[in-house]
Amino acid sequence: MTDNTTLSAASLRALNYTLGPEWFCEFREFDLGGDFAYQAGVIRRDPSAVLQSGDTYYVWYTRGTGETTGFGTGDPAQKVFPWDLTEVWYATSKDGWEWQEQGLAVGRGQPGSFDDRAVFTPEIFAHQGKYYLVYQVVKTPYVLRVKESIAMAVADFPQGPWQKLPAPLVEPADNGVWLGEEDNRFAVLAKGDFDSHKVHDPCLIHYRGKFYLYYKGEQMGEERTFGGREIRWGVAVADTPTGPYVKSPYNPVTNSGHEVCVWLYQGGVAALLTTDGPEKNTIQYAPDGINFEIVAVLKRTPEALGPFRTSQPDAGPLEGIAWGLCHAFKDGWQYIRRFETFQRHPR
Ligand code: AAL
Repeated sequence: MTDNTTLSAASLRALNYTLGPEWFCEFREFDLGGDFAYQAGVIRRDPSAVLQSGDTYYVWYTRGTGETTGFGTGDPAQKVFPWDLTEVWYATSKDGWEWQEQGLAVGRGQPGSFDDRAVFTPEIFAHQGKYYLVYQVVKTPYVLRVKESIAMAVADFPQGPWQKLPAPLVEPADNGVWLGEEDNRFAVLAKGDFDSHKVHDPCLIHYRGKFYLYYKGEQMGEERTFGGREIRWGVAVADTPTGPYVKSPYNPVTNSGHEVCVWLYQGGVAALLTTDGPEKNTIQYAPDGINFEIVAVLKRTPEALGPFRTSQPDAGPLEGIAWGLCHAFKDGWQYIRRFETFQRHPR
């Protein structure tokens, strides 16, 4: 029998682990048919949430072609990342399995504009008959120290046409200081805020009568900790979908995670944190959209989840991520797959 006067460090920690399995889940991943079947030479990645309109599912994603050569080639026209020189495309499906690529949704801007280099990692938000795409933008030249912003386009129909807002919606915090002139993102005099270098992975929801735009921050002079990369999420809040967005004074609202995946549940916001940080592979829940606590620790997760936006998110903690799309790597190319969550315990 355990003697409570001789608890090990692990047993002492476990005294706090009293939650049940309601949020615990596992994932299955599936290959898709039609244009989402794996295709060497084409990059399809970072799918948005899946929306249903009439009898059709819609998804938006980053699409590009060509080999990635990386930084340091000396040729500024070279593709530095798989998501460099990409644009936002969309696809439709009647059953969530066979997808037809429909074409460009939002392209790159004119040379010299804030989005002239890449337009990628989109998220979709539908509200009162309008559609909002939020996505990342990069301006030429794509160097290691380039800042990355979040921008928006608006449409009356999921098929578009999309009207870009004239300026980015959310920018990196302007309070880090680079050290020296070399293009080195780790050399800093001051790191600045958690999002001083890049704002990524926007995800927009309607919450408490306002518009909450969650995003991933990358910091100038990023370091490694016992959880790996220093990656955290923030939220910016607006009174109307098109902004202006004000960053929460509580940012960052996570200390871990990567591609943002959030869903509404019973008056709060649930989040799936993957990939980076001491709390990677957890589901977290914030009753107020800000103060997230771990509610499940998962075995593994797919990457870059875009869940189906159900009309019944309150039916269960995991209804908001019952299924959706994600991306995977194969032989150097990224392609879009389907995920489903399942529980070994009855819901
Ligand atoms: C991801 C996202 C963002 C990054 C890159 C493409 O999956 O976090 O979109 O910029 O990787």
